[in-house]
Amino acid sequence: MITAEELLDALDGIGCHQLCGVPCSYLSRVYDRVADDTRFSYVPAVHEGAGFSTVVGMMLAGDEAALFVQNSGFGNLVNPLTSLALPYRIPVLTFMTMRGWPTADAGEPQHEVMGRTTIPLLEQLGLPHYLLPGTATDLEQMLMRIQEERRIGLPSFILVPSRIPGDKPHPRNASETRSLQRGDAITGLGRLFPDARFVSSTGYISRDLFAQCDQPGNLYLQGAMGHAISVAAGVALRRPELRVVALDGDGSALMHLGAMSTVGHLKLPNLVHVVLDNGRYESTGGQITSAASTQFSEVAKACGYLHAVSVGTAKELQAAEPILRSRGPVLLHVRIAENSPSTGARASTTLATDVLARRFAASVQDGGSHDNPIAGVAGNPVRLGPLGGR
Ligand SMILES: Cc1ncc(C[n+]2csc(CCOP(=O)(O)OP(=O)(O)O)c2C)c(N)n1
Repeated sequence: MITAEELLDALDGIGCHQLCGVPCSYLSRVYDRVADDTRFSYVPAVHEGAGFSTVVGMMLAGDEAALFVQNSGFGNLVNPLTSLALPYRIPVLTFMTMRGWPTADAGEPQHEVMGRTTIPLLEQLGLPHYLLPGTATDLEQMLMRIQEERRIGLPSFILVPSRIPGDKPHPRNASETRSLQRGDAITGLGRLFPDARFVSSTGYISRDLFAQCDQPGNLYLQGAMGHAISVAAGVALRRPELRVVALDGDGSALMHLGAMSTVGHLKLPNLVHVVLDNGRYESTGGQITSAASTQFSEVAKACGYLHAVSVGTAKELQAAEPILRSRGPVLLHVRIAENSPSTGARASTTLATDVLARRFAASVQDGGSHDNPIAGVAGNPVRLGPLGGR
């Protein structure tokens, strides 16, 4: 397998030094190297479509640039790909990791559909796509060939089938001002809201919630990055008698930050939006997000949330209780420690995702009774409405 260092040298060879993307753990060694390599500049994009469009802008400005994404974010970039790069003939070069390909792991149902359809979709769109070769020489030759094709203005995709190896990264300097662990913050929130319904964001947040506070009233998103707050808003809107807590990460909240405007507009009194902010995409290897320059509490207030509070210790979290219990929407920004990997398993290793969804629906529709956790799944006539049984 080609190494991170070889991949970057090959990009250097075609004069491509401007990089942009949303991380995937398959590329974590590449990101580690880019952070140390003065030949390259890197822009952390909030989502794949924004990253793709930033690369378009860099190319319009006269620079060679490349995008790094995961195929789960392909949907996010299809719009600027089809309505910008293709008609305007901007030959964006994208490195896309292939999660769920050729087959999805049993514990990763979120990658199954994109794993199966990424290549057919690229073919349907008439886009050149290549599998990342195994050696540096083959990659150099491939990039030369791709450069020829890019001259006619076609965007091209290099598909990365597995984790790219590379030198171990330098140890990170974790900020001393952030000591609260993700797991402790989640346990504290579980204690503060024992009767709430929780919708948690993809990655370590869902794993920690599942490991520490599993209950039928939790919906663990695996994938659908950035959409936990919108799912929670839908539940809160239709079930005003329930308190609903969205557990977001900073990377996930930034991905679809516009959803906060909808929450403020809806003025949902029963919604608490928690952003567990470590300034990193911890679940994919700890790459930085753009959160350091975004004040989530200020954004929330500007969007119409009724209350917003920022905490950084277990004590401050406890002290915020009265605000968290007041009329929402409420934003709780929690500064958590960097470098806190989850040791928990994905919920789908224990219960299938469709079962998890129906268990959550039953808990929401029962309005507080948790004693029939998988009602509806085995054909039990619970009010599952449009979801149906399994
Ligand atoms: C659309 C999309 N792009 C990229 C990914 C890969 N991915 C999975 S988890 C994750 C990081 C989430 O970061 P954050 O919300 O800050 O939470 P943390 O991992 O730091 O707990 C990323 C980038 C994805 N699942 N979906």
